[in-house]
Parts: sequence; structure tokens; C-alpha cells
Amino acid sequence: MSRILLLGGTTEAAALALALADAGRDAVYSYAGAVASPRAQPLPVRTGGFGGAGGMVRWCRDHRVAAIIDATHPFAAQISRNACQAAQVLGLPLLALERAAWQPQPGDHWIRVADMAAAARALIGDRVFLAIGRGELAAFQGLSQHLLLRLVDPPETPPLPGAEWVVARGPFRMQDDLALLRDHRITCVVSKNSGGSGAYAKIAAARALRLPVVMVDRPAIPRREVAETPEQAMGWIARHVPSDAKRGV
Ligand code: 3Y8
Ligand code: NAP
Repeated sequence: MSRILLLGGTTEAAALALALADAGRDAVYSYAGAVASPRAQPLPVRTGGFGGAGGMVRWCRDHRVAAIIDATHPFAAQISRNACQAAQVLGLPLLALERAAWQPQPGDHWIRVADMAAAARALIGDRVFLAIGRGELAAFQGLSQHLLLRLVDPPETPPLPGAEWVVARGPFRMQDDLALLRDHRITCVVSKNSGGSGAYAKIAAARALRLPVVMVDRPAIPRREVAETPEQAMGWIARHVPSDAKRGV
């Protein structure tokens, strides 16, 4: 039994999927199904919630999972809590592949806040770029500022009354985010402290334009073993998941 469940949805998860496929490991890539057309993966893919921690336990049992790799986004706290619980119930090895949080660089003007409600109270100026997706916009309702959103998929209905939006999927480039901030005369950027490179362009662009960034700290996730790179994760897998059968579901 050597099947790996890879909880994905990030740049690092895609890199690890490639390494696992190249090594001929028996692994399944799991998406939540949060966007219309997620990136294709070089592994068998399953999409959609498991039905809570209990559902994940059942899925792992039914599919003879030998280890769980949680390579989800640092703000995807619920799935990470579920993975911790499922691994404990099943006595499975669990590793989080989680990139380090961004640290402010010389020239950065960050206002660090604990959550989106605090972010909504910390805005500067009257034209704000809310580069946080669509999942946590409720905290920004009823504000006087002009809000610009960035969404992965075109919304069926306006996600926030009065807000403007662009539809784009990362990873983003610095020159594009520079142009976006300039064209929209942005006075302040709101960002999750996502880490990694895919979402960093706006942070570097804000620094270049001397704009403040309201930086939202990560939610708390139960302690678990963490690797910061796909290479470290492959080393952990080699030590904890003996390789035998071919992959497939
Ligand atoms: C569904 C599936 C890869 C992965 C690419 C990374 C980088 C580009 C930057 C901005 C910030 C944001 C958002 C973002 C980035 C990567 C990575 C990352 C931020 C896709 C993907 C899925 C999602 C879900 C989506 C959320 C949203 C968050 C947009 C794929 C493209 C804001 C996070 O419309 C929705 O419901 C979108 C939901 C969760 C946060 C939110 O609350 O809205 N990601 N993003 C995954 C699934 O179904 O399991 O890969 O195509 C993946 C990526 N998005 O393989 O290259 O690694 O983080 N994703 C944030 O960081 O703030 C955009 O606009 O500057
Ligand atoms: P979340 O709040 O932690 O999860 C909410 C529910 O979505 C989970 O309880 C689970 O449903 C389901 N789910 C989440 N990730 C899943 C996965 N990889 N496979 C199967 N089911 C999953 O997660 P989220 O913040 O909505 O993020 C959803 C996905 O987008 C994740 O894969 C994450 O890596 C990716 N993503 C998120 C962000 C972000 O800012 N949050 C950024 C980039 C990418 P059940 O309880 O029914 O199992």
C-alpha cells in the first residue's frame, strides 16, 4: 500500500505532482472544485469536497491511501484541519507542503492585520485593490472606497455591490500588476500573506509605486510536519512511503 493523497490547488502542489509522476509514484491529486477549469495535472485527479474529515477518512480507507500530503494554500485552513484529523484517525503519515510567509523588504509599507475584518478597517486612500479572490469579500461591504477585485472566473452576479473587477488567474507578473495598479489609480492593496511566487507580483509592484499593503496574516492551523519545497517533500515521501504498486485510482 503506497498511494499518496495530494491535496492541491497551489503552484507548489503542481510542482510536487510533476515530481511524483516522474518518479512513477502511486498518487492522486485532489482539487476542491473551486474554479471552473483548474490546471491539468500529470496525476489522476479527484475534484470536490470529501464531506468533512469523516468523508476524508472514508475516502482514504476506500482508496487505500498510505500517506497524505497537504499542499493546499495557507489560507485553506478547513481542509488542512480535516487532513490533520483524518491522518490521526487513520494513523497515516501527514506532511504539509507550505511555502514560508512573505517578509517585508526594504521599501515595503505593510500594515499587518489578523483577518479580513481588521483589513477592512485599515484601508488607506479611496481606491483599493482587493487581491484576495472572492471567498472573503463580505468584510468589505458598505465601504466608501472604490474597490477593485481580481477573480479567477467571471462572476454570475456582482460579488460586491459597487465594486469593479478584473478576471485573471495567477501566477501574475510584476509588469502586469504595476500596470494594473497605475491604470486603476490604486492607493492601497489588500493581500493574504500567501507566500510563494504566484501572488507576489502585486507586493513588488506596490513597493515600486510606494503604495501601502494591508497584509492579512495566515489563519491558525494545527501543528503538523511541514516541508517548504517540493524537493523536501519528495525526501520525506522517500522516507515515509515505501514505493510499490503503479499509480491509478
Ligand atoms: C482552485 C486551480 C498552479 C496554482 C496557481 C498559488 C498561486 C496562482 C495567486 C491575486 C491573488 C488568491 C486565489 C491565487 C493565486 C496561484 C495558484 C493562486 C490568489 C487556482 C486554482 C484554484 C484556486 C482557488 C482560488 C480561490 C482564491 C485563491 C484566487 C488551478 C487558480 C486570491 C489567493 O473564485 C474562487 O472561488 C477562487 C477561490 C480559493 C481565494 C478566494 O477565497 O477566492 N485561489 N486558485 C483550487 C481547487 O479547486 O482546489 O490551479 O488552476 C490556483 C492558484 N491560485 O498550479 O499554478 O500557488 O497560490 N488564488 C491568494 O493567494 O490571495 C490570487 O489576485 O493577486
Ligand atoms: P478551505 O476553506 O480550507 O476548504 C473548504 C472546503 O473545501 C473543505 O472543507 C473541503 O470540503 C473543500 N476542499 C478544500 N480544498 C480541497 C481540496 N484540495 N480537495 C478536496 N476538497 C477540498 O479551502 P479554500 O480556501 O476554499 O481553498 C479551496 C482550494 O483552493 C484549495 O485546494 C486551496 O489549496 C486552493 N487555493 C486556496 C486559496 C485561498 O486563498 N484560500 C488560494 C489558492 C489556492 P469537505 O469539507 O467537504 O471535504
